[in-house]
Amino acid sequence: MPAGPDSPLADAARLLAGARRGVAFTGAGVSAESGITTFRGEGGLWTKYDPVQTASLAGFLADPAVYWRVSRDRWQTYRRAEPNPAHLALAALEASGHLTAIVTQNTDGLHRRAGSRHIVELHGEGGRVRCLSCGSEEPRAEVQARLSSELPPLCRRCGGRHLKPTVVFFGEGLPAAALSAAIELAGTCDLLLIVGSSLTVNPAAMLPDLALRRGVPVLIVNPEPTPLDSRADAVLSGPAGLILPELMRLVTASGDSSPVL
Ligand code: BV8
Ligand code: ZN
Repeated sequence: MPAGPDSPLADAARLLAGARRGVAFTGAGVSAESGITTFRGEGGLWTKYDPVQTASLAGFLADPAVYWRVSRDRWQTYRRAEPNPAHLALAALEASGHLTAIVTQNTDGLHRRAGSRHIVELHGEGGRVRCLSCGSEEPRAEVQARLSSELPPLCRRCGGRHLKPTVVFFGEGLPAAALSAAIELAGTCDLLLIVGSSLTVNPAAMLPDLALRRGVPVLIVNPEPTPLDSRADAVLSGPAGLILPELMRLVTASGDSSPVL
């Protein structure tokens, strides 16, 4: 991506260098280069499966096996995934004082493994499952081991058929604490960096508007167009794993790598 003096990358780096309470808002695209397919866009999960049947609460209650057939395969990519340079650059931007938090729609836990500290997980985290009948929980990895002979997996304690991962399904409310933390961050940040989201899933997709309406700089990193491109201060079209480390390098080179404390 060209980084001439008035390129979008240079604009973005200048705005980010001046941020002291920046917030990154991330979606599935930030994990694409870790090998986890996105939901929409080219090759996305929802181009193969129906989202409501697969990942809506009603669909899951009706037939949990539909979700578990998809999750059984998808889990292989989650298990092998490592944080990629995009996750690492976001953690570095937090350590250098430009970002104060990451608000993510992702449930893969890669921001935490990359070293980010203040993370708001809007759609939960996929590391555990909970029985909807008796509430008992167990690690998702342990359920994987019995999916070849038990689909849907049964609760070890009560034999219930609805072992649900601790992620938010369609038609399910977001965790109240996470949603209010995210609203607070969008309402107080001095820059919003939107990475790898199609901005189509609500209520998460309404958060960037809270920053836009306050007139703070909004940067977008995405190889495809998004609904907010025309309102952003800089649109960086390309993969986050390439763009974010370059952005971090320019911010550091600008000599403003850590704010005056
Ligand atoms: C709610 C969890 C109310 C699983 C997810 C009908 C029935 C029920 C609900 C609805 C309905 N119609 C509308 C709704 C509301 C619904 C909604 O918004 N639907 C949309 C799709 C129309 N929302 C909900 O249901 C929410 N709950 O409204 O509840 C309520 C309230 C109170 C009480 C009861 C009920 C719940 C929404 C959360 C659903 N859960 N996932 C899991 O993740 O394991 S959704 C799923 O979408 C993921 O969480 C994902 O993160 C999220 C958002 O998508 P993105 O992150 O943006 O990812 P996407 O694939 O779309 O885009 C990827 C982008 O990356 C692309 O732009 C691509 O270009 C880009 N990219 C690709 N490669 C790269 C890249 N970018 C950078 N670098 C790259 N290398
Ligand atoms: Zn149970």
